Amino acid sequence: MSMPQAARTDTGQRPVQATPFPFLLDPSSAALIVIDMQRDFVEAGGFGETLGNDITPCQAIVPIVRQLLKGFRAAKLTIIHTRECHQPDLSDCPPAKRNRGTPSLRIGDHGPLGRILIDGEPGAEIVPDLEPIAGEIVIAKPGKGAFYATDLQQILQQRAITQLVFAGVTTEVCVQTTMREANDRGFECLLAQDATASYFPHFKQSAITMMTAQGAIVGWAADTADILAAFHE
Ligand code: C5J
Repeated sequence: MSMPQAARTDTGQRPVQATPFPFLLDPSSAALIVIDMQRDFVEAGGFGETLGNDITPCQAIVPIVRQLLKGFRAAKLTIIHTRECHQPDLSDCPPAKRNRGTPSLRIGDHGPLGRILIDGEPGAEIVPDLEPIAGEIVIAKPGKGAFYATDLQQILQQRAITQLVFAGVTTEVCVQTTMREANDRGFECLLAQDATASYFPHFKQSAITMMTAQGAIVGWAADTADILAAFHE
């Protein structure tokens, strides 16, 4: 059976080996978006662990996300970091979110990394190895999706960004939600599949399978090395 080929063939676009077919990366209109690589999701004592999760898959991707950042920094492309967090008075945290389930600590409670998922607290900061540098955009978001209640769409439009390369955690929650939001807004979405993680590895795989099925219905997935190789063609 013949596979569909890459989406476009204009000049300046570089094919990246991807699932379900090559992604034509156009560095002049692409940005990297690193979702929620913050201490609350990656480190012991944070929100992720208080929910009873195994944080090791999220820790394991830190060096790969770092490589991706290095490549995008070297190529001088737009880099956006997101942080899921709430105002100290919880005015942007729906009770339905805070009161759900039986975590050992709820959003806003005091934990080993400060108040859980609260802007300004240590747990809401990006992990030190992936710290944003001057010129990079950092978006605090109260939802799972990075477009909800943020300026992300305007920021991307101002920079004429039409392609987004995704990394971060967790694949099936904030990464997938943001990819779906972006896809509906007309962005072409490429997930760096080795630079994203879930607390549940089978959820990561399922999310990638769902999003890349039906001719990349939400987007594409590729390895970091293949994405970065496009910058050297
Ligand atoms: C979650 C996220 N999993 N960043 N947040 O609650 O995926």
